[in-house]
Amino acid sequence: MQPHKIIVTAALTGAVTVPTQTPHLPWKVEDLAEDAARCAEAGAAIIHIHARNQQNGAPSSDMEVYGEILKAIKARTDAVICASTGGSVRMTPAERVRVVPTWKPELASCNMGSMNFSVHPIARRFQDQDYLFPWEKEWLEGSEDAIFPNTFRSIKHFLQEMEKAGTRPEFEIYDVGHLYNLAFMVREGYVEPPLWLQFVMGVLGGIQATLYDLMHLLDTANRLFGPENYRWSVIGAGYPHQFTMCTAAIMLGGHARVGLEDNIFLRRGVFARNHELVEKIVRIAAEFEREPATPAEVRAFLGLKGLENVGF
Ligand code: KMH
Ligand code: ZN
Repeated sequence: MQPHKIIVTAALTGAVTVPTQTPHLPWKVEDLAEDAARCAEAGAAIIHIHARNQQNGAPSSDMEVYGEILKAIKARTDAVICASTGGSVRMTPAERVRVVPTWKPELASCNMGSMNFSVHPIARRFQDQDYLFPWEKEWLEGSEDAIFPNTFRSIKHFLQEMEKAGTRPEFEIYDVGHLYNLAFMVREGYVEPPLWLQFVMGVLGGIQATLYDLMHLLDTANRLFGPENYRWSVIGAGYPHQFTMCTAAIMLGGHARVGLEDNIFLRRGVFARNHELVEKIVRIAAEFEREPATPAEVRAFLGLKGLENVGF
């Protein structure tokens, strides 16, 4: 892939944002498919998805729902689908990994370390009567005591399942230590370069969303893997981090992830729709003469098996 091409990922819904936070969060199958199609049209080559309960929008590990979402998106766009195996911090690793053997996606996330992962400060914005659904308040507040478990044994299991399913891992790196965890897994032979890294910056519990921290992550990855052995993208959690960190990635030759999973604002105080976040980052990238990569280019670049070989 030519260096001026940029891989834009749209993370449509996640498991962190609650419906009360924004009127635009998609969680129904049709809404996810519609957002996926509009994001792909706007320049996203990868659509990152999670499943949610179809009655109340709560994060779900129901494989039927997951399958409906995958099929509905595939019917609307040929974008690469990256299935989350992060699920939510409340799911067990066994629940989270099931999407890989069940639906055999081209690409799936692989979270590279156990950590605190909290959104409890968001609850301070709302009164009890504001919540649209009863699960949301405890979801936000309870995350203060949550641990996102990703032990070496479960990472190994996730990678083995991906290998069997022909699914390529996207490594979610929330901190510098996660790069060392990944280097260990490479040494142990569970994964082979080139690696596809997603630097997740700004989660409460992980590395924060600053340029200093991004340079440190890149320096560490260069030392551990060598620049030719990995490709990277960045997530800036929250506003304005989504745009500051993705703009840094544009300037440094990396790739960018946007979407309501990570940030709900287009501008300060203005709620975004998913495709508007893609349009904005594509506009910024154009100013730096970087142009969105197509799904076909991403498939070749990341060595993906192709849409005809998925299980949905
Ligand atoms: N929720 C994001 C901060 C995953 O889905 O596996 C990171 C993420 C991980 O997207
Ligand atoms: Zn995710």
